[in-house]
Amino acid sequence: MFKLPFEVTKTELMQILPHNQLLGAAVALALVAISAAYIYYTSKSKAIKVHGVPRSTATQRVLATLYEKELEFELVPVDMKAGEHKKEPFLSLNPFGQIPAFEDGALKLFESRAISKYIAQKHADKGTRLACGDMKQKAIIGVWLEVEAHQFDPAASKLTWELAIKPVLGMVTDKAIVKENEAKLAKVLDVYESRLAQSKYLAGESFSLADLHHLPTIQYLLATEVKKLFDSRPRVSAWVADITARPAWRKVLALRSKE
Ligand SMILES: N[C@@H](CCC(=O)N[C@@H](CS)C(=O)NCC(=O)O)C(=O)O
Repeated sequence: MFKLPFEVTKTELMQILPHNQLLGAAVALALVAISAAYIYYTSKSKAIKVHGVPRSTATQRVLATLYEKELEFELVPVDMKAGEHKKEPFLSLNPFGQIPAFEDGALKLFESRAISKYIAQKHADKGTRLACGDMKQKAIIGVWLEVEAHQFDPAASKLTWELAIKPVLGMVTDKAIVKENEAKLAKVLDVYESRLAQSKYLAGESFSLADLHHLPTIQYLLATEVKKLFDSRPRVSAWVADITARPAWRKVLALRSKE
């Protein structure tokens, strides 16, 4: 099944060490051990590598996509406290010094949304179909991917930082920023409430990457006062309950809770 990195025949071994059978046997044993270690290493190392940490919203977006697609991957931890993401070799993966960074063999990517789109397209027929359909369907998914990135995320990310992250870091929440962004998010969620009256998910009747991209910030915000903005809109509330219960997302949360 595996090709050994090198093979030494008994005759070759005896030529190397013709008169010392004990030493020959020891060398042979060492070669077997080295080969076994090599096989173990190559079978463990995975083509897909995600450099990041499970508590990071952007990393979670990529992890959720990989789990939906049932792909094997290696999560390579980045020691952010030590500033690993601001130094080489990490900067060669993402020159902006942010997690996640992604490798698929020789291909290196950064920006979580670009990574998840790549995964969804490359593995279109594997696991959950996240960005499939005819041109019209793909265009609708594209619209809601943009809505998440440009309408939902700016307010949701600021609220996540102020209400979920700052308190953990012992920093003081800026109430003015919270007020401003709650109002912005409420307006976005009003649009979502209307949209979800037309279809079960944002881009149609099936779950897509557009829904998935919302998961990380929504999950953080559910543990804050902002939960009321989701709860007070029945269709948004049902959509949130549905997408946060997905097995792939639960696996991301399990990773986060182990951190
Ligand atoms: N737009 C980027 C944002 C990445 C990002 O903000 N990552 C955060 C963690 S969630 C980070 O690396 N923060 C540290 C920093 O910016 O120095 C993406 O989606 O990948």
